[in-house]
Amino acid sequence: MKPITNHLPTAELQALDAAHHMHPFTAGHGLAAKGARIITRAEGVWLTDSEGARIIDGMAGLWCVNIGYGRRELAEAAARQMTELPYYNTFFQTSHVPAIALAARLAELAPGDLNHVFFAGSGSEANDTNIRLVRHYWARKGKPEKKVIISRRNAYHGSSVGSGSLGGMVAMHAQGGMPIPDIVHIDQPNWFLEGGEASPEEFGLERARLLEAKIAELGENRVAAFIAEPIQGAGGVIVPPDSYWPEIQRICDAHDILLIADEVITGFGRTGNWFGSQTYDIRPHIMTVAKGLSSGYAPIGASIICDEVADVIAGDEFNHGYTYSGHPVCAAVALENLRLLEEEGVVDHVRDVAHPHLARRWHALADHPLVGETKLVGLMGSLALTPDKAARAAFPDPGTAGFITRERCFANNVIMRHVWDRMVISPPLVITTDEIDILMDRITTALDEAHAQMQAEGMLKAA
Ligand code: PXG
Repeated sequence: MKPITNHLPTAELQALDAAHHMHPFTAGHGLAAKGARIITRAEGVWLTDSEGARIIDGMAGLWCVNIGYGRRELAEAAARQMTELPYYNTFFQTSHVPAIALAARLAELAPGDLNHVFFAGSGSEANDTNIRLVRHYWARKGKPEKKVIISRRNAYHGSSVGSGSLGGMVAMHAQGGMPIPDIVHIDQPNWFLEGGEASPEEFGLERARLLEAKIAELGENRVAAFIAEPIQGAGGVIVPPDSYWPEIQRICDAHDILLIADEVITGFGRTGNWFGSQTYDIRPHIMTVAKGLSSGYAPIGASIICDEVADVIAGDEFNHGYTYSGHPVCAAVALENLRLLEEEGVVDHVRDVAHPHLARRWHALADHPLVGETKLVGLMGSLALTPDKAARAAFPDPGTAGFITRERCFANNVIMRHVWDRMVISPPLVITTDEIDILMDRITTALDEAHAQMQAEGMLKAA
């Protein structure tokens, strides 16, 4: 077989891709007919495709390339570690420096007494760990019946059977036998579509109190934990009203329920603090991290666990672990990434420079005829598309407007994702103000084009 490289013609790469490569969350035949866009290189916030187009990445890959693309330091950290110790496990009374150093660093960065780290290869795996961990914790405390985990509709916690069950994605649950038993879901705090006549603050309280109602319905003695993303990411960057998290915290405290903050997207600077839990003053017992932990340069995730839970678990053997738990190369890359994020002041850049600049441009889109709501926390933002701004209306055929808009973005060499009819961004945290202007110019053009197309197709309320 001849070598397959960046130098092959795009059509040839697309044909091989279609013949052999199954893509996640993709209808294979549809993509095969169209051909995937082949990304060949990246630098900073810029992707290059096989046709030489330069695309600005408004999504940091999949919400993960916080430090930006092309950092030699991370490549060198990986090369050094591969040469010195490419692999060793931590199962049988052994350890190694990258795992030790990264665990200690995460304990230092994470708020409160989140001082203990269980490593995984991804966010999905870390959440699978969390399912077993919280149930085993209660069992060891003599309460084996305390095993139900409450999550939220439209949450995303991963794609393994366990983490996909924690998630509240209906389309995922419809395939392959999810959710597993003893995971239940309450409604999300999506004011724009579900808030009705209530003010955002009233609605935030209402939605938080669904947790208390669910605990009452199940019995406090049966509920192990509540899991939530500080801000729902893959669900469409649903920013909760300010009243939501304080009430959730009160309820978890009052009912002896462990609180798991899934920080896979919100961690490592995304919201303008190291963790979303700090932005919302949440005090979780367990935090799930992945993605920005290594800026996506190497696959690694972790559960960061508070003193009390870790202490109870440590009392006997926790029969759980992955071959790649604490993988030395991934841990070394993550450590180097955390060093760069800190030494280059990236979290401060998000809070003091990038967010304020982006916020001015982002919220100006509230005047766009297609946009019903603009949300931005740190560098994660969303726009709700609507056919009728005044009525906060949803499109009758959810997802079509979002898809049209995303296609216009793609055509304008900007990557923005759509979640049904919410457009979301999550650019690399190192984005400069000039790059934010380019990003926003392209997004605005894409929205104008999408608006014109939807108007021509009669999808919008007549003005
Ligand atoms: N928790 C959260 C909050 C996530 O966003 C996971 C867990 C799972 O992580 P892994 O590393 O197992 O993928 C995620 C992942 C999208 C998209 O289209 C989002 C994710 C993954 C893939 C696609 O928005 N989030």
